[in-house]
Amino acid sequence: MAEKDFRKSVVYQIYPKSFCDTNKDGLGDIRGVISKLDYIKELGVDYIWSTPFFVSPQNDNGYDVEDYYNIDPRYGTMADVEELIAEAGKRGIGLMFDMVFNHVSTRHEWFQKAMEGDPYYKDFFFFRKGKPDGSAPTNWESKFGGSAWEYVEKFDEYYLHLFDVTQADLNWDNENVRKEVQKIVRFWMDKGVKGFRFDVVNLISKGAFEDDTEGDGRKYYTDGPNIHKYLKELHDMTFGTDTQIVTVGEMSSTSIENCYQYAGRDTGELSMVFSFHHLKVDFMGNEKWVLVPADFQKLKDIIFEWQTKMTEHNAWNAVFWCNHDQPRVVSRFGDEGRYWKQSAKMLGTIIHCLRGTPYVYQGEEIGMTNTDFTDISQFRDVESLNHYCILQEKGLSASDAFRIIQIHSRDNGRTPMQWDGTKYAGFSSEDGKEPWIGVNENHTKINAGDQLKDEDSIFRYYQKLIAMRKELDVIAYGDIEPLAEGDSSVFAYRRCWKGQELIVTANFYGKEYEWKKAPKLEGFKCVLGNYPDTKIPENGGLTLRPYEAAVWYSPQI
Ligand code: TEU
Ligand code: CA
Repeated sequence: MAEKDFRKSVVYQIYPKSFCDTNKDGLGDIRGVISKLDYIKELGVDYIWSTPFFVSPQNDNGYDVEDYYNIDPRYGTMADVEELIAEAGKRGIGLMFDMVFNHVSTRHEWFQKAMEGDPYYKDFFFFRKGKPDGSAPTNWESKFGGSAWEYVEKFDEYYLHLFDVTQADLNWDNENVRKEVQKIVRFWMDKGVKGFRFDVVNLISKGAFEDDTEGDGRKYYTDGPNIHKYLKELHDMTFGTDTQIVTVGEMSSTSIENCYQYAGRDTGELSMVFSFHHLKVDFMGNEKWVLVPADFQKLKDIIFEWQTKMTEHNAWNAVFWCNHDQPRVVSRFGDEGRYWKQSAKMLGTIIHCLRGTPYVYQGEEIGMTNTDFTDISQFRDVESLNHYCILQEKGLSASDAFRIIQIHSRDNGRTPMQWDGTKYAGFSSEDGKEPWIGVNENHTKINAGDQLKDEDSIFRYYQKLIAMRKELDVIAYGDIEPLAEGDSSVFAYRRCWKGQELIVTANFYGKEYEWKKAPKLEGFKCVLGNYPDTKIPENGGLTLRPYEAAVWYSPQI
C-alpha cells in the first residue's frame, strides 16, 4: 500500500473523561466516544487522537500510566476499545493512541519493584544521591511546581519526576526500558491502531544532572543528547515498519532545528510535531502564571517562522490552537461576547489553511469557551491547584492568584463537551451523577445540537474548512509566504502550488480595519469566509470588518 499521506488529513482530539458519559457515573467513557462517532464522521476528520485511558490512578488524568496493556475500568473495557477501533474504522477514521513514555505512575509495577529495592527495576528510573548537605541532586523544578526530585528515605536517595511526584521519569538510557516501550507500541499496532501521539517525547533523553543557574533545569533534558537515536530506534523497531501509521510527537520547549529532524520527510523519526512557542505569547518568557496581554506580533512571527523554516527543511508541523492543556482559543485570542461566532471562525480559518496537519480539539468546532468557575474548589487540575498555592506563597492575594488560574488553567479546556442545552449539557443524563468537573452555564447557547441545525454555525464552518483541505491541493502541498508581517491587525498569508494560489486574509481584532497594502485579488474567488457578502474590492486595498476572515483561491496565476 502507498505510504499514508497525512498532509490531507485532519485530526480530532478527544479528552474522553470530558466527552460523553454513558453509565451515569459522571465520567466520560469509551462507549461515549463510540456513541458520537457519527458526529465526528460528519465533521469530516480522518483520525481521532484520544488522550490516555489506560489503567491509572488518574492523578494527572491518565498521563500517569499504571498499566499500558489494560483499560482503566472507569473508561471501559478492552472490548470497548476494540469496538471503538473497529467502528471508527468502518467510518474511515483511524485511532491515534496517546503514549506516555517519559514517565510512569509510581503505581506501575516497574516503580513498585524499584521501591522494593530490585536493582533491575531501580535502573528503569533515575535514583540519585542528594548533595553533600542532603538537599536534592539538582535544583530542577517540576513542571507542576516544586522540586523535580522526591526523597526516598529507605534508599537515602531521590527519584526524578519532571511532572507530578506520582509520575516517575523513565531512564531511556537503559536498553531494557526501550525494549519494554517497543513492546507496548507493537501491542497496540496489533490491535489496529493507526497512529500514535507521543507525550513530551523530546524529554526522554536526559543530559548532565547539574544545577541550572539560569532556569528551571529544562536545558539539561530538553532535546537531550540521545534523543534522535532513541526516536530512530523506536521508529525502526515499531511504527516505521508500517507505512500506514501516522505519528506526532509532543515537543516541550523544543528548538526548531531539532524539529527538522523529528519531523523531517526522510529522517526516520516521526510524521510531525506539536510545538508550543506560539502558545506562550501570553506568558512572560517561560512563566505561565502571570497576566499579560497576548502579543500578536510575536504570535505571527513564531507561526510564520515555523511555517517557512519547516518547509525549507522538508519537515511537517501539526497545526493547532487548542488541546487539553490549553485555554479555549475563542476566549484567548478571540471574543467570547459580541463577535463570538466570527472570531471562532476566523481563528479556525487561520489554522486550517496553514501548511501542516490541523488538529481540532473537542468543542473547538462549536466555539466552546473557558470555564465560568468562580471558586478554586471548582478546579480539578493538579497543575492549577499547585500553582494556586505557589502564587500565594510568593505573596499574591487569593483573589489575584485565582484570576491567574482562571485565565491559564488547563481545566478551561476540560469542562464537559456541550452536546445540548439539558442540565449536564448532554455529557451525561440528567438523572446521573454530577459530572466530575463543572459544565459551563453557556451550554444552553453553545452546543452541538443547535449548531447541527444551523447552516451558519461554527460547526458547519469547520466542516467546510476540513472539506476544503481535501479539495484544494494547494492547502495540503503548497509553499507558504507570509503577508502583512508587520501589520498590527492582519493575519494573512499566501500558499502556492503548481500554479494554484490561495490567499488567507484575517482581521485578528474586533475593529474594522483598512488594509491598504492588501494584495491584488483579481482572478481570485472567495471560496470561504465568515461574512456572507465578502467581495473583491474594486479599487484595491481591503476593508476587513471585525474578525473578518476570507479564503481566496485562484486555480492558476
Ligand atoms: O503535557 C506536557 C506539558 O509540558 C504541557 O503541556 C504542560 O501541561 C504545561 O506545560 C504545563 O504548564 C503533556 C500532556 O499533554 C499533559 O496533559 C500531561 O500532564 C503532561 O504531558 C505529563 O504527562
Ligand atoms: Ca462513565
